[in-house]
Amino acid sequence: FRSLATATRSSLRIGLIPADGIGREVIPAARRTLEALGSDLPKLEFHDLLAGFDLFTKTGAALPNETIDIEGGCDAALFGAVSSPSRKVAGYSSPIVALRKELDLYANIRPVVSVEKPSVDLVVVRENTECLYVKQETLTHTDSGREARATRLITERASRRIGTMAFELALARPRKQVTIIHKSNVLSVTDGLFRETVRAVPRLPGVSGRFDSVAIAEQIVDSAVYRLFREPEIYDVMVAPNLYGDILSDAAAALVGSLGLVPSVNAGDSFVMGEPVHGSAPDIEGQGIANPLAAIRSAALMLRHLKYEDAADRIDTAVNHVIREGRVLTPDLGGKSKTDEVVEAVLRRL
Ligand code: GGG
Repeated sequence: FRSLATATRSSLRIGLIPADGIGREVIPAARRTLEALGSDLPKLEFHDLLAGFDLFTKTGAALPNETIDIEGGCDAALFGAVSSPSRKVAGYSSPIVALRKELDLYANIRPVVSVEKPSVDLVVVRENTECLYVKQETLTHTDSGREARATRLITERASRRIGTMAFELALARPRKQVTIIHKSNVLSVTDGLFRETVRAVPRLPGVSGRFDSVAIAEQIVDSAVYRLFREPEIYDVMVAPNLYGDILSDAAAALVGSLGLVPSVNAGDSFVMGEPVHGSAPDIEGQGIANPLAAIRSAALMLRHLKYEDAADRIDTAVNHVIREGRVLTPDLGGKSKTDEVVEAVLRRL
């Protein structure tokens, strides 16, 4: 990761945005883990902030200004999950999509690492601000029925900066390989621009050979999903436009046994926000059985991004131990334990 800050501050202010569903169960778990790190971190200050569909139904606002202004009062943040409905709701727009854009958190970095299978150790780097998620959709009524259209935006600027992030990440990894994911055999203009721009990153002015040791591969998105399941070991850093990256990282989570294990950070040049890859899981909300490990690992990734490497290592080692031991696991991993019991098990290993 590129460093956002040095690890020398006297306090660390973290915004907590649990949002909907099990976000309200896993973000407190991540907070407890951070609090247990003691002197490995500066004094922690937590700021509770609101967002989500539930909030929208109560107040008419899914993303209050106080939450958008998070950078004013916080050094970093942790976000839980959102439950946007699949139907259109007047006046509502996904707060997580909006927050990533408002804070220009242009990279969604999703490491998928299996504790048991060495062949699964990859990072999906998802562009976070454009593609179909610009949400410019129209519905028109024609003589033959309704017609829906969506704009897909791919810019050179966004492709260049996500490509640069992918190369930086690859440079810091043993295998040093970037695979560009696209569909430019069909979408030759939009995906063509993404592919061409990411490919050109090593030749950008100012890069001057920095990425010479990084191998470049590319893969059409559909065959990338197939090969991900057949031979995950061929991937190191996968860089993709927003929608493909969203789908690929959920699919890759199947390789490690559960979405409940996969963390992410939303990263920009001046702020970082940890966020478990899983959604709000309304089917298990309130039962106390949500897997807290993705949120806890997201807190570790957030710390790593802020250059608190030792604290992040402690969390990851404790989480890996709990998974490897296999005694205290939530039902998504075949266990019978509650969220709190898993948190306790992690804290004992810290
Ligand atoms: N933490 C990831 C998450 O919330 N995933 C579900 C998601 O992306 N939802 C988008 C939305 O509901 O607006």
